Amino acid sequence: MTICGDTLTSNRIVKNWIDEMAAMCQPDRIEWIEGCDDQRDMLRDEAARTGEIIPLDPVKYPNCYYHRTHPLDVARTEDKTFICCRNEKNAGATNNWKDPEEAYLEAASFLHGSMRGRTMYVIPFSMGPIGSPFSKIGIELTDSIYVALNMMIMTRVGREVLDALGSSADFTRCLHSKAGLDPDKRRILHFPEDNTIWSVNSGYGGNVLLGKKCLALRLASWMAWQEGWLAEHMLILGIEEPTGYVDYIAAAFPSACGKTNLAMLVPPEGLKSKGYRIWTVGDDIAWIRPDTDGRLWAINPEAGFFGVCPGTNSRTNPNAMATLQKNTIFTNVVLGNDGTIWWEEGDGDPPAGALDWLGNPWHTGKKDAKGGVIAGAHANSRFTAPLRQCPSASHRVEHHHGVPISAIIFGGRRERLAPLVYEALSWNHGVFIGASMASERTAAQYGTQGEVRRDPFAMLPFCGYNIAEYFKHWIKMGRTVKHPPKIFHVNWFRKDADGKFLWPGYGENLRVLEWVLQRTRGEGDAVLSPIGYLPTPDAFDMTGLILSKAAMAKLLEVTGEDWKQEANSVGEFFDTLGPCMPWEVRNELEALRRRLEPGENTDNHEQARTSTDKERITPTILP
Ligand code: GTP
Ligand code: SPV
Ligand code: MN
Repeated sequence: MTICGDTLTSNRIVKNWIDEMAAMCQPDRIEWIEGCDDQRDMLRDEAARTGEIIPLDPVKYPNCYYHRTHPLDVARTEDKTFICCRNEKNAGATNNWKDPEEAYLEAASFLHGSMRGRTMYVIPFSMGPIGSPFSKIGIELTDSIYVALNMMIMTRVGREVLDALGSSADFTRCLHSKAGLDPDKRRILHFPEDNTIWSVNSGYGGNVLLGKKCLALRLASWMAWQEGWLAEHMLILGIEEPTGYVDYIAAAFPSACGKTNLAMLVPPEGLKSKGYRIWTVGDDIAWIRPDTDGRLWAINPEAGFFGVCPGTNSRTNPNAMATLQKNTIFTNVVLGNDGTIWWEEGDGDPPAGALDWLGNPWHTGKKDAKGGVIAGAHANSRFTAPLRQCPSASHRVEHHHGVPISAIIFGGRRERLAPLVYEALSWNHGVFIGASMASERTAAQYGTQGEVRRDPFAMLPFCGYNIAEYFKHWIKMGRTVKHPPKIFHVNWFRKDADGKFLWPGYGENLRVLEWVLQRTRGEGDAVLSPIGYLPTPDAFDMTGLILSKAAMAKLLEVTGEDWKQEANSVGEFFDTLGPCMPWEVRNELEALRRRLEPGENTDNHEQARTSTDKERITPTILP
């Protein structure tokens, strides 16, 4: 076995661990990732030589590459994902659990000799700015050059990270091997008590970029539970008003439900004259903690975007389109013979001589044997691009302290039921709203598309411990924090009888955010409904947007009968979550049921206003 470059550290704990893993996986070579451009370029060249990545047109897409994953390896595999802790109770009802010892033993049998003939890359990475007290260090060992190149975009990597680690043992031990990509032997294993992650037999995004969902959500949520903070599947964005005030909001939507799009929002024409600017802090993950000022502050632990391609275009998300013009890796989209790429509902027409995500010749309207239309790009095809390339990137991304959060928003993809926006009555009611979130399943994970499933806090696949304990932790957070942000729920995806979206979405969502911010200041028109405060039909600034009164009424409609059914379904869901369910959350369900009874109608404008006229938080001035 040859070792390339310096070993980069004299940390014995790091070295011993790497020796042990190398002895098991038996790579031919070990290469340390230093984080410099020269090495990255060499890795790109090498991967291009082997065909693992294909360089795109250097003029149209400088330093961009194309990659296809194995056809049976195109999304996170939740059924192969496990929390391996000593006490099964700590994994809770929603996680798959394995006994740690058994999990290690089984995976070791798949990993044994899995890197023979391959290079093992050693990737020291920091989630969060290097050296920030809120950051976490990991080291990923992988036999995938594609993973190494992606990690260089998604996280801060290299020598500086090891310098920050010093001789400490406080790092997450991440081991990944593609092995033979055998789906039956695929395992994504989390050992929160050992600060360890093992991933084997996959080469797809969330399964293998171990800093992302595995560390920054599953392990970090466990750490946050122990240490008194929150690791959340949330975007973070800043809304700058003409006065220069920037308010920051964090929003949790399930996978492929609009986080990246909202995080990069471009104000619509009609609102532009108001002079808003949007600052993108993060599009997928937020680490949130109470600070000495009594507020919640958040950092984005990532340094890049791993965003959904289909549906991304210059109209829906111009900032994303600008971000991915260079230094980007495209996975599972359409490839043209001119070195350009394309996806459904993207910009322009498909290129000539197109190959689909499987590598087959493809043209628009191509049908399979049964007459079904074949998509060129996989529905979960993705771009990996550096955050700093985003025109709306906030410079606070590099700030050790992050940003103060004024509002928390939950949301999902619901054709029916959930109105465009509503506000929680209290922190605990907000926790209930998070706990009872539901969404239609998307292509981001295997399973039946479109089926409505409960996805509490958009964390169902990502909460690294007992979800009922997680609810309790959220309840406690509300008590700990002196000025907790207000909590809201949004739904951009409500449809009319013809199956068309009622709300135009994307940039227009700023109209809703404007109301949200007004509410955090005790302003904004609202009526009290059984489910929370609803905006009045004329509460939004609709300058430049034509929407019929009927459509607005439908968007804000709350139907008692439907919500009673929803309450029953939420109750059934809670019953599956085990004995740790906090009484506060159960009480909120009972309170909702009561408010839904006839005679309990709380449709009273004045009451709504006064009850939000509480303490007003002065916005923090942040450029
Ligand atoms: P993950 O990266 O999987 O966590 O997804 P995400 O939550 O970041 O979702 P993303 O922003 O990539 O959006 C996923 C899909 O939803 C894309 O096809 C978007 O075009 C679509 N979408 C996003 N925002 C809106 C919206 O406001 N309205 C409608 N109708 N569709 C939207
Ligand atoms: C998600 O599915 O929520 C993603 C993509 O952000 S992945 O990294 O695959 O988890
Ligand atoms: Mn995500």
